[in-house]
Amino acid sequence: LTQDELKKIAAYKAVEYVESGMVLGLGTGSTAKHAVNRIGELLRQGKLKNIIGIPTSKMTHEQAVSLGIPLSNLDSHPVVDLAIDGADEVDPYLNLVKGRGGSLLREKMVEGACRKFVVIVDESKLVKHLGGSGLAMPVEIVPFCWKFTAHRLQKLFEEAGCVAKLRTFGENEEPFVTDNKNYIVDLYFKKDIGNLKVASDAILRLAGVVEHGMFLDMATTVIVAGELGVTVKNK
Ligand code: DER
Repeated sequence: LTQDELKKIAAYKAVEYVESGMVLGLGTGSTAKHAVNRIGELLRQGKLKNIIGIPTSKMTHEQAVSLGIPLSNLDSHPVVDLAIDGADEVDPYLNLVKGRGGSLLREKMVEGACRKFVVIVDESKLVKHLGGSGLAMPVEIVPFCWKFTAHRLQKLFEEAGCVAKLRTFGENEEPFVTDNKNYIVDLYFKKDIGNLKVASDAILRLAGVVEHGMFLDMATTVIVAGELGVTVKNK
């Protein structure tokens, strides 16, 4: 099975949790895309009715519009019944790293407002420690004096051998701009960052930081699709 087939299996399993009449948080990324497609398909087949989607990015908003999924927002629906979204890393306590697609702020707002948050991953996302994979830990920051903020973030985790990099795109390395008109600094760690709650609070205390990609104690269920089958982990 390819990685994308595994993502699709996890996504379809998660959509089994969706009931007619639900207000749904619609995730962002290549795994969540399959879940949103599936929801659109069930709506079209009349197997699901009266669904309201709360998208976690402009990209998901567009996908949902193209599928005819009725949409709303947190202002109108401050409580969400169920959110389905992917993750970049999942630790044994169901803590997550998210945001490598750049949508972490709206995802955290929507998923923080939901009763159930079902995470869908292929098995490659499972890690022992968050940030341990050496891959990016995203932090959304305001563009104003971004170098100053990036340097403070790097300093915060110097014991963990942290390197902070502004996320850019294209050949002229333009700064990546989020849906909320902010920048993203990606943190790369050489060593374990220790207590996640302490790290989270320290990052959020820096003026200029908007939000980070550690989703601690938020997932209620994680669905893992692997070569040997699908595993459902509940909090
Ligand atoms: O950027 C994000 O937050 C995405 O949800 C990410 O965490 C998972 O993206 P993927 O399903 O494409 O791996």
